[in-house]
Amino acid sequence: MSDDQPQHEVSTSQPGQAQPGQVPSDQVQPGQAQPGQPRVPGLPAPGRCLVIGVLNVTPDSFSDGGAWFDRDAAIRRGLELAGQGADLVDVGGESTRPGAERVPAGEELRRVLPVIGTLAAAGVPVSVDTMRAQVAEAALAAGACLVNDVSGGLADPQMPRLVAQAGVAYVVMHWRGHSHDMMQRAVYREVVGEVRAELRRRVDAIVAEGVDPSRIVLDPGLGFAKNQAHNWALLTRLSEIAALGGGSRFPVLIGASRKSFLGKLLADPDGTPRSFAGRDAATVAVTALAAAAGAWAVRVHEVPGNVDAARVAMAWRSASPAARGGPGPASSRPEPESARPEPEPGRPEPEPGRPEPEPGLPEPEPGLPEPGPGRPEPEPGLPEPERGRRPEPESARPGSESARPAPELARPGEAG
Ligand code: PMM
Repeated sequence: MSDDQPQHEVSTSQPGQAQPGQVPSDQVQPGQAQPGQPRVPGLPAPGRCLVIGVLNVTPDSFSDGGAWFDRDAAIRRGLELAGQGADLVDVGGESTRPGAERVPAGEELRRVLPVIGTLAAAGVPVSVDTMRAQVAEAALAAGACLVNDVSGGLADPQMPRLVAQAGVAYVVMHWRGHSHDMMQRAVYREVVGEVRAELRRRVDAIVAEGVDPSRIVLDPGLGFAKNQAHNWALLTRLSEIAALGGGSRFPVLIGASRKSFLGKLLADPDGTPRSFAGRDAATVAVTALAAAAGAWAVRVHEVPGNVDAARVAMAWRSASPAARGGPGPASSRPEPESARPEPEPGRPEPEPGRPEPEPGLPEPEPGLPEPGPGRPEPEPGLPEPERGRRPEPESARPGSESARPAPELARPGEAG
């Protein structure tokens, strides 16, 4: 980590339901402000976890079956998402499902630009989901206010410089390679420590290119070179991702919506994964848990239930003892990064690197969820060391859950 630390403002305002052209405005009573909710300059600040609506202008995205590939349908859907309360609409023209091949830049531009231009002109805050600087530049010119780069600047080395010059917010996701073979890269000894270390290297490189740290949002990249156990481990330890900033915390975006790990969790007794649309309630549950743990935003396919969940989490956090007694997670000051040992990729993180408990929330179990009916299914064909017992502390589990070398056996074309 460089000396540059993100200087995220902490929101105390309480806007809410998004209307096209307006920053949303939840009406919350004075004293109910969500503590420590980070603000990213230039983006809506509803005082709760943001809800970003997914708009894939693709024929082949795993989660919506190409429903919004038609331009007019996409524009209608974008307006609908905003009207339902989405704080941002994330427009993408390239599927990143496992196994997907890249589309040419010209085709990506043809898909997204008219949709972004129309939505932005209608006052909808728009982000562009792209790995290409050329597409990001055109999208920003068309009115987008955020670049969501699932490669974290790795796919196109021009991207960080473009973002720096444009002075916009930048989602930096953890990524190990393009979709065609990414699941072969789902090999970790200690997933949280390795994702954290790899993200930190990306942040250093991006800041060195001139990107303002206060405009960086981190995303652990659920399903991108991650199997079920990896996703759950990352979800339960969000504060460690946020704490990359040392003295202050980076906002964290979570993209769990409809992903394969939820389909497998909710599978029929015969192992048939739950349908995509049948995963929306579980997505809402993840939103509530992630928002209560301090996530800055969630990226979701169905907006209304997730806005409700974000509002529940806001009330939850506001009512927690930490809201009355001290700073929330975004403004809390963990020990300086320099005082902490950098978790080495490939080695379990030492005890001091474990997540700080969120103020007012119980400390999460290390690494994996509790054994129980809700826990993820074991990887097919792999040992399940955690079954029937509580996980040991991280320091006592060399290799832990993420030592499993086999890639996740995802349904063809389905993300994480
Ligand atoms: N997931 C997908 C696409 N873009 N962007 C971010 N920042 N985080 C994600 O997890 C993410 C993303 C794949 O899901 P989709 O095909 O449903 O859009």
